[in-house]
Amino acid sequence: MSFDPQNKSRQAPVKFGDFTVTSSAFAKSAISLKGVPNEGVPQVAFLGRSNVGKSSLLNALMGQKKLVKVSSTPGKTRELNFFKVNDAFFLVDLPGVGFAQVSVAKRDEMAKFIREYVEKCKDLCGLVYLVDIRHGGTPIDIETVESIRATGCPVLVVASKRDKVNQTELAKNLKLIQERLSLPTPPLCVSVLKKFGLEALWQEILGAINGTNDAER
Ligand SMILES: Nc1nc2c(ncn2[C@@H]2O[C@H](COP(=O)(O)OP(=O)(O)OP(=O)(O)O)[C@@H](O)[C@H]2O)c(=O)[nH]1
Ligand SMILES: [Mg+2]
Repeated sequence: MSFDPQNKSRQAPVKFGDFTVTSSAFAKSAISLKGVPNEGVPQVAFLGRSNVGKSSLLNALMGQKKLVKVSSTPGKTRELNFFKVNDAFFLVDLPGVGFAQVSVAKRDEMAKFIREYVEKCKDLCGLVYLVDIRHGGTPIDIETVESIRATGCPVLVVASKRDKVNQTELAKNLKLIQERLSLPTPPLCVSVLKKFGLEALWQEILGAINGTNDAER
């Protein structure tokens, strides 16, 4: 074994139950399918409406604070951003869907690119679709999840920002999301702020990568 001073991705290990993140690093951005890594390395992508917490969740999952840019202007991310974890697989931050202040043409273009990526990327093992727990699944969420499912890509619906609701709202909105997005069970609910649900989410992500998840949700 040789000492590798160039390995900037190595970090203090962060444990999530049985799973440990030992390295994470920005790999590349893609603005078209040509730029998407095509190395036979598994990918799991994160999608959801703008401001739902995709980038914050990716940072939390990788035990990072600022690796993934959390922009103060929603809808600004226009590209796919690839982060390599443990030199073994990619987590992918996708642009937010349905952001009102982006022109219709731009929104259509991004939706088309995301759909193309989901349909054509052979390394994509699954997609985590985030829904804000406070909103209980909007028409845009329903439409987007259905269109991803139609491609055959496994979709895991996850509710974000659990710390923003009380126990009563939590139960009510989990049920709403389950019904609206036709899930067999209520979705997993996470909080980046409280570091809640991250271990369970990692298990799902690893299950998608290793092909051991029994059912699409
Ligand atoms: N209270 C709370 N706030 C959160 C949580 N996750 C994210 N946020 C906040 O929500 C805002 C949006 O988070 P982002 O991670 O930028 O959301 P995004 O989905 O990446 O947004 P786009 O890149 O615009 O699509 C930020 O102010 C975050 O700090 C959470 O679990 N709890
Ligand atoms: Mg983001």
